[in-house]
Amino acid sequence: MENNNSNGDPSPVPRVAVVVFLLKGRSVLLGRRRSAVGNATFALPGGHLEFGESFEECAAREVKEETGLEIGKSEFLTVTNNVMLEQPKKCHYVTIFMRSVVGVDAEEEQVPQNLEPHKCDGWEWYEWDHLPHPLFGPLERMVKGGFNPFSS
Ligand code: 8DG
Ligand code: MG
Repeated sequence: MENNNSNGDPSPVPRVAVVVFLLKGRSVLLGRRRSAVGNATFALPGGHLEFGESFEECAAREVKEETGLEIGKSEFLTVTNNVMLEQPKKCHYVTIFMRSVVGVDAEEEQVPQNLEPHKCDGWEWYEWDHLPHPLFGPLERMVKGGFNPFSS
C-alpha cells in the first residue's frame, strides 16, 4: 500500500514497523532487500503494523507472509527511531524489534521460503558472529552499538 510518507508528499508522517529477530541456535534469519528503502541490504523479516494489531500479531503475520514460517510466541526487545531521508524513498520509521526462537531439533526444522521475491532475494540463517554485509541501516546501527538479540 502506498502511503503518505513517499517523496513529494506535503505532510509525511512517521510510521510503525515491527521486525523480528528470528533466532535458531546462534543464527538469525536475514534476507537481502529489494526495495526503495535499503535496497540490496540484509534485513530482518517484518513490515508495517496494521490498525488494531498487537506487536506479536504483526510479527507472526509478517514472518508468515514473507517466509512461510510459523512462529509461536515473540517478545518485545527494543524500539529504535529511524529517520531515512537519504533513501530513494524518504521515510521515517519507529521500529519495534521482536524476538522469536525456533527449535533446532530436526522434527521442528522449518525451512524459510522466499514468498515475496519482488521484495527479497531470499532468506538464510546467518551466524551472529558472521553477519553478511551490508546490513540494513537500522540493523547496522544496532549491531555497531553492541546490541545482541541473544543476550537482551
Ligand atoms: P507491508 O507493506 O507488507 O506491511 O511491509 P513490507 O513491504 O514488508 O515493509 P518493509 O519495508 O519490509 O518494513 C517496513 C519498514 O520497517 C522498512 O521500510 C523500514 C523498517 N525496518 C527497520 N528495520 C528493518 C528490518 O530489519 N527489516 C525490515 N523488513 N524492515 C525494517 O527499521
Ligand atoms: Mg518486509
